[in-house]
Amino acid sequence: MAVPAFARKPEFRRRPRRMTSPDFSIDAPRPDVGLIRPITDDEREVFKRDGAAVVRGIIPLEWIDYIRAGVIRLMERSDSSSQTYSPASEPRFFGQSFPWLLDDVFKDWALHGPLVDLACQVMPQARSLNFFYDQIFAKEPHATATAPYHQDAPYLPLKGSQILRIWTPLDPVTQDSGAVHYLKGSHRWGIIYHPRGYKTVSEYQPDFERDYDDYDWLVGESTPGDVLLHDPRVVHGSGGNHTSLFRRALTTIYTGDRVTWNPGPASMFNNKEQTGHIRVPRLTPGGPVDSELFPRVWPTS
Ligand SMILES: O=C(O)CCC(=O)C(=O)O
Repeated sequence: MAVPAFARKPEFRRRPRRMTSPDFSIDAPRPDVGLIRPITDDEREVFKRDGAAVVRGIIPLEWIDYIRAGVIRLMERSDSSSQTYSPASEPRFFGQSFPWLLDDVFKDWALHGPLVDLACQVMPQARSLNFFYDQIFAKEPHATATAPYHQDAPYLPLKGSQILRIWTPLDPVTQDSGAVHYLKGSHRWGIIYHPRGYKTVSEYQPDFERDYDDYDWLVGESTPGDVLLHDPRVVHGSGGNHTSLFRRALTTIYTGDRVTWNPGPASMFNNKEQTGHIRVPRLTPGGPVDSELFPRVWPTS
């Protein structure tokens, strides 16, 4: 389950590394700052066109420090609801779904942080927004396990296009350290590949890894303060971390008022390893996605 042959991409050059905040656990109050700047029309257009976009220098580093401290805590805690996508003997590719239910920094981030404003700006047509869930993806130094190419859409018990996934890097991310690769425009192909592991395959996914060079990719190299926006239909995956640095990230998902509840067999809530710790509300198929687990974040009154 490898991702693209990174070594085959000689044009890749590492961007100069910006100074980032130190790597330590903090017990700080919730930052009281919003987005550094609004998203531009160009960035919104790129996201619409490609299904993924890097938005640079938009999140204050106070927030990054705040949530990184939470990630450090949860990685140390290794809750029974966390996942390790790498073999037991190797450095971890660590995952934790719904960290906001385990540590309040993630709740602050998702419900009261700058992403709420950002999501409003990315989906200006939405009349309300709910926070759907969050997930940590953290690769320890030399964690070579990969995230195979996939789309998120089949795993989300949701219907509608107002679904925004925001991937926030907590460390400088390079191709070498396991940047996420997004297949530009694949969200507009009208295809949702049947998820891996399910027998009734309606359409086989092409071998994106083998034919990597036949497609146009966004390589999500980024640095703390940036975010990556992605549409759940876009094909994406990430390589291993071949550096001696951490590659930690948090994804946060928001839904607009036109999104409805649509549980299917591949729903993330049927994957008990990932979401067994979650009590899923009884929502009506075709009805709104609004509950204590999926709280309204805008408007709030
Ligand atoms: O962070 C990664 O390596 C994988 C991220 C991913 O698959 C996602 O955000 O949906």
